Amino acid sequence: MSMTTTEYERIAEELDLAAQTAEAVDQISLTTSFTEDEAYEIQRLSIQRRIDRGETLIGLKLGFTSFAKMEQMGVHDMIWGRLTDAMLLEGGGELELSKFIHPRAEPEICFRMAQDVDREITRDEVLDYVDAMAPAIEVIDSRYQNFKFSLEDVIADNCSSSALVVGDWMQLREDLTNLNITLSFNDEVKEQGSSNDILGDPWLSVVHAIRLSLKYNQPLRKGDILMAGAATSAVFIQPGTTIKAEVEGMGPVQFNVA
Ligand code: OOG
Ligand code: MG
Repeated sequence: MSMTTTEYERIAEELDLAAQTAEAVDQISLTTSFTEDEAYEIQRLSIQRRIDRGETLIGLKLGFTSFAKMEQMGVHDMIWGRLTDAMLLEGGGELELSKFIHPRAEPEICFRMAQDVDREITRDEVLDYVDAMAPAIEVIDSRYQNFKFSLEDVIADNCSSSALVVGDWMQLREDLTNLNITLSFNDEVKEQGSSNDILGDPWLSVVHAIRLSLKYNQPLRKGDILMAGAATSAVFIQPGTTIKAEVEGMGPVQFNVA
């Protein structure tokens, strides 16, 4: 039997409150079974609560586009989540740890959409749909105890999205393969990977994000940003650190943790 709208709303509220109060909740799937499509509906309702409070959508993120991430989190499929303006942290800015439950950082590549998208595209067309790219760091903070979840749980929880820092926008490069990607804490490299780890070619993240955004009726708009998904595992954030991601040829992006 499928869930009722009231149940979707109750779970959406629970996850939204967990994010607002920085207090973890039990995994939903331990007591309630639900499908991936139902999980996306819960995500939509939960982010709608933020929009009702005045936040605006600024784009989308993909998750589990690399084997490193799938293996770290024990899941097996690509997911997507919504990004709002309140999640943006200024480059070089300071992250307030008390607002998070158990935040982790991961290095990302970010794209900016050149136009509204109302149909699926192929790999050959991606350059027409993107007008800039940048290195980025995503802060993920699962609202579930111990960062443990099923695929449906994490989708309902907006794919653990919690903050992001985007580096300087730069001109597109047609070939984004074989770029070294690192994440360091106080200049000590914690994770190292290659852009190939993102779907074999980071540009494919644009193709898949567009496909998923249309499937779930949340089309990307001109100016929206799109995070391609981390190439490496995520690392628990420590107080007193400067966290930096570097993507070869794109320069660094960083923030501080008090
Ligand atoms: C889910 C978010 C995954 C990525 O880049 O793969 C993600 C999680 O790991 O909690 O953002
Ligand atoms: Mg990510």
